[in-house]
Amino acid sequence: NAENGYRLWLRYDKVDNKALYTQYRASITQLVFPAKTATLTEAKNEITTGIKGLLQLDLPQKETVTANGALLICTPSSSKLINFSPVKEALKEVGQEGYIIRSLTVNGKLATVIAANTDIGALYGVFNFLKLLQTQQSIKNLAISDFPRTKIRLLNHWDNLDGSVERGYAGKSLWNWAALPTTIDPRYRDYARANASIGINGAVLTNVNANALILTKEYLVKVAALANTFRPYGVKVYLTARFSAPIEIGGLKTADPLDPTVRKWWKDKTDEIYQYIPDFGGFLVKANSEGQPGPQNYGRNHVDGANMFAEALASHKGIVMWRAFVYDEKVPDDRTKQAYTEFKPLDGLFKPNVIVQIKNGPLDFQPREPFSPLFGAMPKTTEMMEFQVTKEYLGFASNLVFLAPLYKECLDADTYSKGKGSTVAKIVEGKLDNHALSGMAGVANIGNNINWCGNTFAQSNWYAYGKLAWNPDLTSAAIADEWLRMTFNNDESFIDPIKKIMLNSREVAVNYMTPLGLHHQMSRNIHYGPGPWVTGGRADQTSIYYNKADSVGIGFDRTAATGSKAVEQYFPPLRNEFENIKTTPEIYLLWFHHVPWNYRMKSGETLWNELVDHYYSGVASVKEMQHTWDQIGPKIDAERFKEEQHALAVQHEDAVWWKDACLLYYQTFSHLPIPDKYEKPA
Ligand code: GCW
Repeated sequence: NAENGYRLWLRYDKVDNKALYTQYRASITQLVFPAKTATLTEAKNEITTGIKGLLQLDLPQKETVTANGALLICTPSSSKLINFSPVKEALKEVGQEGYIIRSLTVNGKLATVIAANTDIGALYGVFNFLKLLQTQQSIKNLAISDFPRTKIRLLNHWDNLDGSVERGYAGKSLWNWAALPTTIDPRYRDYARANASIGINGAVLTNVNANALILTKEYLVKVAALANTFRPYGVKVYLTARFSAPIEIGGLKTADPLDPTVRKWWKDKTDEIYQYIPDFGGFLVKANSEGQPGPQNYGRNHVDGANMFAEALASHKGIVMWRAFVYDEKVPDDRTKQAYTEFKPLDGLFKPNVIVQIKNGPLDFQPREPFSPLFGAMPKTTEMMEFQVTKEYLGFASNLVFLAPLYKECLDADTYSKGKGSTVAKIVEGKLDNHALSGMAGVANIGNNINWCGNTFAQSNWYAYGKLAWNPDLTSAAIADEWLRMTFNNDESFIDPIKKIMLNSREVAVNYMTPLGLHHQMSRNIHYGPGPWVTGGRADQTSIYYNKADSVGIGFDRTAATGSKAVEQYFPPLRNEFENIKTTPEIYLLWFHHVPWNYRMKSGETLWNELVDHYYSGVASVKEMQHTWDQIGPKIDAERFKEEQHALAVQHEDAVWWKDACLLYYQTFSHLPIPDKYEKPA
């Protein structure tokens, strides 16, 4: 039953708790939902379908509240019924996309009111009310006010026009360019629904390694068809702009951002895009990185490039997201320093509709990195987060790795940019430096696989990303809990053990892949499985450049005293903390220091013995995950049970592979033995 995966977390199966089912049915007796717009119509469909599935009810529809148990859903422009205290006051607090869900008396009757200032807010309210039923919460005395903490909450699809997906592990691209614009796959609507259910409000449809053809009329009409489908769900469309497009599709001789003909070309192109897509969101640009063209090809800088797009977009209220993921062969001493080195001096020079989009870490979506020191370093510039939802470096779709803890570790990190409490989250929310714009991007893990993400647990990362983009303060545990309830069931004997698996899973992966601050030890190109020995070609794309294993020890010295000085990119007191091997948190030890094999760790063990221990414990944890999963067979459907059983078997093989490969390779330098307790278990 492939539906199990297709429905994601939006399953509206009958509430299986009898007492609650009865209680819910008694508390929801009629629907008052005037819906004249496209968005409200979809919201009404959603609540009707949801209630019918969960409570097996066809609610009578009324013009006004006439009985206890009314569900009243509206905005100030769809109905006057909510024009009373305390709704009016509460709505002032939730902004353009927020909503309230309240238990109130309306026309003398007990009602549940879902209200918002805008249609999209009402849709978000509907999804969240349905979530209460799906997760079997009480719906008595509701007093919920919720709103997004960031303005732009995007998925970045690395989808190519030929249907392939860069770093995609869930089949081909969802966008069927050949069939568009005439054929609208019903999945486009469900894609937008799923995004709306977690508050995602935009999608960059194309790969950052961009193809200029997407900007031709032939494709723009297709993009417009997608935009029309997504619009009722509040999902705006954005595109990647290939910097050399003026040459490739415009017939110009140059793409120099200071050349007036080039500027005019982009202005005209942008105007044309808005004719097809009046609410087009804007451009995402990867320039002068990994061989992509950019302003530096013409002796110009990121500001020259970004501001050219900003100018073309400004009158349409569009934005340009300019990526800070830049590195090249010319900076061989430490690749992780380059983004900061190139961008920090440009602070204050970008136009207001430019956002600099920064990957969470200074390297590249590794299982663990410290946060990028660019966060907080450009207070006059809007800085946006880029997380990876697809698991390029974390075992693709098969390994169970719940990413909320990785996202949280970064968002909760204190940059000290304005003293204590200057967390990455506050910077990304635009709160710390008072920016009008704010946002997050997640590199999507979605393809045309029937279950969207290639594996059920991979869906949890789409969900978690959306939830944290909406509210970075949510906890990983709360997100895992509600996702499990919505995706599987509310059986505590299932939820408890599986939630534990999810919450530990990222640390488990770090243990068997790159513990103690190791990074970039994967196989070349494909990035699946270990390759600590990878050498040759560009130094900064090899593993040995990062592990620096030698007869003395292992790790990348980034200190100011003896290393690459990358620590200096952090604000004090962090830079001092990372400079000193004793105060560096051990999770980042080998990120910042080259450490002798026999160095004494906090545990009293040597570095070598602890490394060994991390790898073995990673493998053992996966075994435990398998064991736990085997027990829950009867609690869920056979299809998803078997799928995950298989995935965990793959993960176990991978973990053993990583452990053996890394330890054997590092051992050729350390010449130290694997302690008996691991190789000869009692
Ligand atoms: O990590 C690298 C990936 C590339 C990707 C690049 C980027 C889209 O291996 O596949 O290209 O990051 O983020 O631009």
